Amino acid sequence: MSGLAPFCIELQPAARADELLNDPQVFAMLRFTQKSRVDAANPGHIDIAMPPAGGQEYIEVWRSPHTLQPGQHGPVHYLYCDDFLFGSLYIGDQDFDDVADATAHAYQEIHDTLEQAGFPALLRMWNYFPRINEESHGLERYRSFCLGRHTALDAWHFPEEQLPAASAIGTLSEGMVIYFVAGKAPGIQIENPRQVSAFHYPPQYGPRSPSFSRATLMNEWGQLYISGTASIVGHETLHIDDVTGQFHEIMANIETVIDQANYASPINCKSLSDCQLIRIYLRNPTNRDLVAQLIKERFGPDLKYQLVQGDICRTDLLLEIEGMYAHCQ
Ligand code: 3EB
Repeated sequence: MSGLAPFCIELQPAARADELLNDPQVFAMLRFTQKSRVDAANPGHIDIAMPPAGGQEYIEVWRSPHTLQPGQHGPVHYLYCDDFLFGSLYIGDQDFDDVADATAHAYQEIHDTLEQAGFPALLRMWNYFPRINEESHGLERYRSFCLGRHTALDAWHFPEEQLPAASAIGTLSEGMVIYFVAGKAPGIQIENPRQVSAFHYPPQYGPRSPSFSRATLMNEWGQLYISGTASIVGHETLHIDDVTGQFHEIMANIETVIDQANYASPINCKSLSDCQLIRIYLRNPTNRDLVAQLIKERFGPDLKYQLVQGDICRTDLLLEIEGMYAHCQ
């Protein structure tokens, strides 16, 4: 495990799941399945309804050398040690009529949890819920999510320059799952000079801008958390209907984000291929072979990555890619 990093991440073949459940260092395991689920008794055991879209199937394993303590506040269940808190929550579709309300409630509960537990800094957020591109109450559900998140973070007085890296993706079954990493102090927010900061997107993309940064650099832990990254330059989608074009634009965006992180404070992550977690969200699984080929052309045949089926938050985006540099040895 790197320097003083309090946790690390690795991808393991799905067949090893049962054996890894007995490993005392393993505190979280992310699986891609048909149904979203969070185990309240084991807040790191999370299933996301984004079925594997092809290739080798991996589960994502999080380890810590520390003994983590459990805690709970409202719907938020968590594990923590001196350095970090890992939390998750599930909200059923029937519990809220409106995505904005569900999201505002979730983030309010996360706020209360973190305040009580003494980890005020959000470092990385994952947000998953169904029918992300459908309209409801006159607003696309992703935009409604952004509105609810913005409202809660406003009430929280959350500083814009500390907004964490995030992903927000549409799942294929019911229920909102949010999981996150928080710390005692913020990381370094990394933005991308090729892109308008998402929190400054103009209102054409929704009544409230998306509250996230392009990456969080945890330089004292030697870690970098890269947000879901799409084929957006400035604030516009490029390469409509062109998977290959979107892929190359995403690569340019991710390489720029990694360069920016290294300017801020050098880190051993110099390319997406250095990341231990690479997750590719694919809107249309029929593009799986093309994406696998593009990855192979760029990184060779040995790169480990998760390829899952999920809906990206703009209907014209065909894929999105995120990375975590948080190595175990
Ligand atoms: C984008 O750059 C693409 O709303 O939390 C990527 C990562 C995207 C996170 C979020 C949205 C979010 O705007 C979409």
